[in-house]
Amino acid sequence: AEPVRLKDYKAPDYLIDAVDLDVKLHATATRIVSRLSIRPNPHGRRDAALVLDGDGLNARRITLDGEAIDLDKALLSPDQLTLAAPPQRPFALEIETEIDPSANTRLMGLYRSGSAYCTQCEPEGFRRITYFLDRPDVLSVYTVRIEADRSEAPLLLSNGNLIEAGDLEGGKRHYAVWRDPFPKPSYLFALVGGDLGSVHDEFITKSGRKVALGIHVEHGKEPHAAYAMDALKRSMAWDETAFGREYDLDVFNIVAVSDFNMGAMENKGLNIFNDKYVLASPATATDADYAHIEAVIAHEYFHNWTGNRITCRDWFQLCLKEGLTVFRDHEFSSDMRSRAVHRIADVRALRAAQFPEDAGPLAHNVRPETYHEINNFYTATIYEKGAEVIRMLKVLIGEAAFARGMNLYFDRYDGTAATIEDFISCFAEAANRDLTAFSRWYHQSGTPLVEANGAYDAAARTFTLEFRQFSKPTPGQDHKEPFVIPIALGLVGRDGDLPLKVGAQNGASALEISRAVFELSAPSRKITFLDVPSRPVPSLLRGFSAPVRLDYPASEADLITLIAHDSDSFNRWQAAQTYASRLLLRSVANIRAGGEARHDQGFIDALGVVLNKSSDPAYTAQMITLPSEADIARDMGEDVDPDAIHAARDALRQAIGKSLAAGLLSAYARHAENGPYSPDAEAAGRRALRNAALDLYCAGEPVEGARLAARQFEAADTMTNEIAALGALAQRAGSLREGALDTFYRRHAAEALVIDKWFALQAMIPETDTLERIQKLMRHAAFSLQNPNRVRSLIGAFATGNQTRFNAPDGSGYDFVAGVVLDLDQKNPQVAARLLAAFKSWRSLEAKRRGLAEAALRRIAAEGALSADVKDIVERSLG
Ligand code: B3K
Ligand code: ZN
Repeated sequence: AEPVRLKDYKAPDYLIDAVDLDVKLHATATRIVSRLSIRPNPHGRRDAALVLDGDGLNARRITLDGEAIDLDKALLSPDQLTLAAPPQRPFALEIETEIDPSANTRLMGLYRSGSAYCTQCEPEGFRRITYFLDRPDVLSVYTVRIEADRSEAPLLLSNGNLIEAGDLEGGKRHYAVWRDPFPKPSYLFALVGGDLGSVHDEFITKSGRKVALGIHVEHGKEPHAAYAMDALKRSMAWDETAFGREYDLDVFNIVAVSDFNMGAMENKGLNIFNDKYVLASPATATDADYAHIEAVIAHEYFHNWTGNRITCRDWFQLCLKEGLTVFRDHEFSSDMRSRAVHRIADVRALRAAQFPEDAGPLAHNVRPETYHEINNFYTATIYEKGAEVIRMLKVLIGEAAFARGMNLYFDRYDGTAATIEDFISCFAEAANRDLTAFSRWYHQSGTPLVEANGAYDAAARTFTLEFRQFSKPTPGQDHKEPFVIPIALGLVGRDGDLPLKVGAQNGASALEISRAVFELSAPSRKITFLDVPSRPVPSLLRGFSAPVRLDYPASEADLITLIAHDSDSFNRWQAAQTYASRLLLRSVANIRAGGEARHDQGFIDALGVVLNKSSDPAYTAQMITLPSEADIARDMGEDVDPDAIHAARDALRQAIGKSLAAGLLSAYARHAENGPYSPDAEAAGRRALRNAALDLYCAGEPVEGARLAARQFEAADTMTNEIAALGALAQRAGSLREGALDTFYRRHAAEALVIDKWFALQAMIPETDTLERIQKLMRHAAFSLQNPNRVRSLIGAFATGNQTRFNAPDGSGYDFVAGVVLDLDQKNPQVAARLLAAFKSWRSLEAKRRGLAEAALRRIAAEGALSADVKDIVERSLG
């Protein structure tokens, strides 16, 4: 099939001003009557055919202004309804469809999760409910009447405000009518029917309007929704103060379901969530889970302005709402928690998920120009890199201009379907600056490499920094224009930051220096600092001011200086990571040459100092956590041998654990629980450090460590401490581990979200019999290929979290995942395609594994009946 292309965009020929839906819920035969108020678009083509999208539909009846249309004459197929010559004036089209929600295993359109009915329409699910102009630039006002058996679905929800409800057939059945006054695209439509437990609260907006809040969960889980409700209220208040955005309807509902393809969905006034991002209690959710709930609740809520009030003209503009909304939720979480720690976590996540995407065959622009299957573009590039681009924009133009640009965007584009160009133009205007070159971040894929060099001239007391940027070719892009890269920097001396002073001949503007943000907008650029009393250590890319790879030949002594003295907390952490990564890369080379891992007491001692100072436990936990195996593989870039990486990392962990055993034990003891449970950042930080210390201690002192972990496992009354202890115990094969896994299962068998953790932990054991264990777990009564969370926890965790076993030298990991992808593709193509994307770094592997991974991909490609989703990923992966 031909791809969809951005350059082919045309305004719709018809508009749909109003949609009246009448939905009679039934497990296998739900009836939908859709009444559409259609008119020709003055900006469209006159006399064009009206082509409505469908996906597996069957129309039972169609009328135009009340007159029945002969179904044979309306060019009707499961995927399309065409009126060859529709009236060139406003008219009403009524379509009746019947669908089977129970048979919907793709979880797109109307489907069932447990006994509840729910919908997912983004991006193209509405066409699985009724024929429609299913594109985001067609905005309509929806009125939705839902009817159902009261016993099956006492709760009936849709977007907007409830305007009517009542009984039918003496109370056996009932109905509800919802009306959403805000015109919206079909992808934001939602409907829920079910028997759920509800938690209610209210929020008073800054202008004094009262909003009824509801969170609807499985019966019995109501207390587990308290944190989500709290996060929702904090999100609503924060958007008013941070962005001046107030909520606009009388109600805001959140429904949690257990079968969901992704995290959550921002449907207007009716967010539908994967229950993983709603339900939390200290005994079932980790601190990381709490943080994710807070972030996802905020993210979906913030979409009300960035996504819903201002939506996307077409799906190429997806980052317009996603990048911006991720940027907003990062800012929110940073304000709620520690900004420094949050930045480190965000950058770790960006590097783990987005950098490999940008470095491999699936690389694409933040604003793509073509796609075969839009579902495959809900990626780390669109979301996380999209957010980084906005963050850079703020660094470049400054906070005040950024705020003016945001307000301009909200004022000018409210109620419209906008583009990236619209968005950028607001900031160009607010900052009075040409942003054409900056916009290349949207149009060029790949992670730029910045090479920096510094030279100190003792006689002249000057320090010169020279920067060069390089961009490798990416799919479809052989040559790239230079990026505009903001490099926040400082010079660190023995007593901390030195004042920055430059001469006029430098070319660096006074503004750049006063803000300490150097703009690398050419292939190379130099800057000379004056009055530098002694050789400084440059601290570059502070706060990770741009999503690039930075290469600066700092000496080990320089890195130790930065770890100890850099005023930028991100770069103190980065210096420790850089040091570790360097060590590990050398060890990997040694191991592959038949030698041993490298030791470096200087590095270990530096970590020891950090550990003993530890005034900020959450930050210290980040400092002592080594780069992951995937991080090291990424730093290598090519000829990757995951076994050598694992051995090198393991050896360093052992060396740290042995050498710092006393310090780790004392940090462990100092950060014991000291009061009633709180999920806040301070308490979570203490647990994070305690558990990071336990992990390293176990690596260095396996016998003593296992004893300590077992004690923590027995005594734990929080999931954070329980799963950390289980993870530590899982490091060593044997009856202690197997016993603990059994105990854990028995303790939590009733909590699906906790059992997900049990599956994931086992999937990540780096031992040769793990694949066998997984195959056995797939036959476990609690496993199901139907439930996306389960698939992600067992198979997804294996493919992305178990580097050595997924990349087993005999290819068994690849074959296994490929087999699951093919099975799953029959049921849920979206989740199958997502799983297949785990192969995205196959080209960077050493030759033997590369050959085996390619063979597995080729076997998939050779299958006859692939979904569009899987076909697209496999073809691009091999392309
Ligand atoms: N907008 C949804 C994602 C929809 C994904 C469809 N495959 C969630 C979010 O980003 O908020
Ligand atoms: Zn989003």
